[in-house]
Parts: sequence; C-alpha cells; structure tokens
Amino acid sequence: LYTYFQGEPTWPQRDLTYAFTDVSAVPIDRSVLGTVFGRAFARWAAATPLTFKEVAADAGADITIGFFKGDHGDGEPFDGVLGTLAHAFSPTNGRFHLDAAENWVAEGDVRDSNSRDAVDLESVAVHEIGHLLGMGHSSAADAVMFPTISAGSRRVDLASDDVEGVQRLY
Ligand code: TQI
Ligand code: ZN
Ligand code: ZN
Repeated sequence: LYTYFQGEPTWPQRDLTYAFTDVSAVPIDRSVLGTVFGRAFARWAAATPLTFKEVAADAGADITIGFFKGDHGDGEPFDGVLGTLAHAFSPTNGRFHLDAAENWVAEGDVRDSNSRDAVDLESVAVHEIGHLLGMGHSSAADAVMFPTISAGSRRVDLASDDVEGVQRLY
C-alpha cells in the first residue's frame, strides 16, 4: 500500500514546470536527459490531471533537477558509487538531486550498461518524481514507490498501487 509524506503536502496547481539546473557533472548527453526525464514525467501525467513542461534553467521552474557530488549544501551529502542514488523533496520544494558519481545509464545506451554498478536513470527518475508529487514509500513490491530495487534492474511502469495513491492526491 502507498503512503504520503507527513501532512499529505501536494502541489496547488495542476500545470508544473521543470528545468535542468546543474547537469554539467554528468556525462550524459543533454538531449538524452531531456528524453529520459520527459518519458518519466509522462508516466505520472498519464495517471493524473497533472501536466509537466520543461522550461529553461533560469525560468523559475517548479521542479529543478541537478546532479551533484558529495556534500552539495542541503545537509544530505551523496556517498559515491551506489548507496544513495538520488533524493527529492516533498511538495512544494521541488528540488530533485542525483548523485553525479553513479554510473547512470539510459535505455539504449550501451555504455557500461552491463557493469555491476549501472543505475537505470529512468527508474530512479520515476521513483523520485513520485516523491516530488507527495508520494512516500509503498509496501507493494511491484510499485515504483517500493523503497528497494534489485541491482541492474529497470522498473518504470506505474503499478496500480502507485496510480491509486497519486489519484487520491490529485
Ligand atoms: N534515495 C532514497 C529514496 O528516494 C532517499 C530516501 C530515503 C527518501 N528515505 C526517503 C526520500 C523517504 C523520500 C522519503 O527512496 S535512494 C530507490 C529504490 C533511491 C532508491 O537513492 O536510496 C530509487 C532512489 F527504490 F530503488 F530503492 C531511487 Cl528507485
Ligand atoms: Zn541534495
Ligand atoms: Zn524513495
């Protein structure tokens, strides 16, 4: 079963914007990033009345996406390869940070995708967008909001548990 953050915070508006603000630390093509995150946001948009639109980094987006290494100023330092992969804050903070030290792979990207420390970017994006929208962790093993994922695996389709949870919020 799905959970929410304490106090069930949600976004007051239905149309949300997102921007890539700190992407220089990750060796993924900017257009690949746009495609992967576009797909990840579309999965949540398909289940809700919400819309997501990418805007420029200086446009004051609701959601900001950046890659950082180690201590990056919010009291939740990243830890290098594996361990913590990313974190996102509850509504309406909008900050979504990814650990630049991970071996991020995008679907169709042959680079190192077979190595043991490869992390599928879209899987992590779909999970963190759930947090950005107000979803906590789920006890349903097939949910994208389940708090663990097997190494090297891909989990990008919302389960009925995720859909029911987010539909109660929006
Ligand atoms: N990051 C944790 C996560 O997003 C951070 C976290 C721990 C957290 N407890 C939280 C965030 C409570 C919000 C509320 O869950 S992580 C996975 C998964 C992580 C883990 O790097 O461990 C995914 C990021 F589910 F696969 F284990 C993305 Cl998909
Ligand atoms: Zn952070
Ligand atoms: Zn989580």
